[in-house]
Amino acid sequence: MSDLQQTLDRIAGAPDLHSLDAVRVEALGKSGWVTALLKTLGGMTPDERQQRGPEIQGIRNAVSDAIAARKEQLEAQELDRRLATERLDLSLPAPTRPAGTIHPVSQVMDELAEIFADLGFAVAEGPEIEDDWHNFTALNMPESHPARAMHDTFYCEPLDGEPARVLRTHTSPVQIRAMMKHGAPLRVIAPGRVYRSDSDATHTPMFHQVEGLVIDKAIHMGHLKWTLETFLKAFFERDDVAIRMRPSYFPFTEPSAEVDVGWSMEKGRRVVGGQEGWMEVLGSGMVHPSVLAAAGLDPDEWQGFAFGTGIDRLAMLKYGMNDLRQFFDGDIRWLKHYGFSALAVPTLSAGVGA
Ligand code: 2NM
Repeated sequence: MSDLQQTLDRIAGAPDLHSLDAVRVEALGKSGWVTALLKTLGGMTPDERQQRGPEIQGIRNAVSDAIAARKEQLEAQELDRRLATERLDLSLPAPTRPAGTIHPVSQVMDELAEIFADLGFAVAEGPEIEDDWHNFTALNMPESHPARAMHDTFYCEPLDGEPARVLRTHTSPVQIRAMMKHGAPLRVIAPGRVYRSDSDATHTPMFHQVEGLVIDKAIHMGHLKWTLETFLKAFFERDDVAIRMRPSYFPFTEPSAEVDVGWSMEKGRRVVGGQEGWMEVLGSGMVHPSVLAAAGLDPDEWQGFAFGTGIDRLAMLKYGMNDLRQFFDGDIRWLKHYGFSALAVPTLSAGVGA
């Protein structure tokens, strides 16, 4: 039997890819017999080469074609075997992956949106980099107003020829934008980040506020008190939440009131509910006529109330956290302890009025 026939037989009979490759090396490898034949072409005269060349090339092609064909066959067989024998067990439990948690600030923002949605409020948003007019002037704080100094404002590097912008010091500019865009009547809350140059155990230079605004005809302080009482009862999930209003001052409201909530001691912890003592939780008042006018509303036709509070503070009170700075440390252990499951969608046990 010729070398070629023998090689072709072994290729056709190769039981797997590994033995097929061994045959390939013996024929076409560096010291394979076909390779040796090809090398003899170099030592031939042109006449010999013309005569023997096609024959030798033919042998080489026959071998490599046979290998390619057998390889395809073996691969197809292997695939058939795997398809016939391998099974996916869809009932096996999936490998667990670490799941993230909802940050307490995000959780409380969701709770606020849910409670106020029940009361007919929409959520309004606006830029965190504000112009002076929306952050101060429109809120009845003209250029020389002393309240501006109280805000510890961060100023941005001014762009060429433009007045300096500020990092908003409260979310009230969002309320101004909402009034100008939607007009009256209006019911919105504006939750979001605000910035003040202040840093100690109870102050971080960025914190979160929520402000609420209701504009309508004949809106009065009674509506304000009911709304805040209803909100606090829903948020702290207790019926015995008492509030107390004390006269105060804000440039953008007249009259203005500070709102205290009653607390009591439970298991050695101070909790909201009962009336053993009072703590301040909100600022509020009737929107100043100058603010309505600045936002394009006629103060003789429309009036309304507004209120504001710190979201971080609300979260600490409700969930018993004690250090504000931990909110923004990004410490995974803290989040594991205080964070909320991303899968538990309903946030509050009861809606407003339940
Ligand atoms: C507060 C306290 C009192 C307030 C006022 C306004 C606006 F834009 F309508 F004038 N928004 N929020 C307000 C009023 C905020 O935070 C302590």
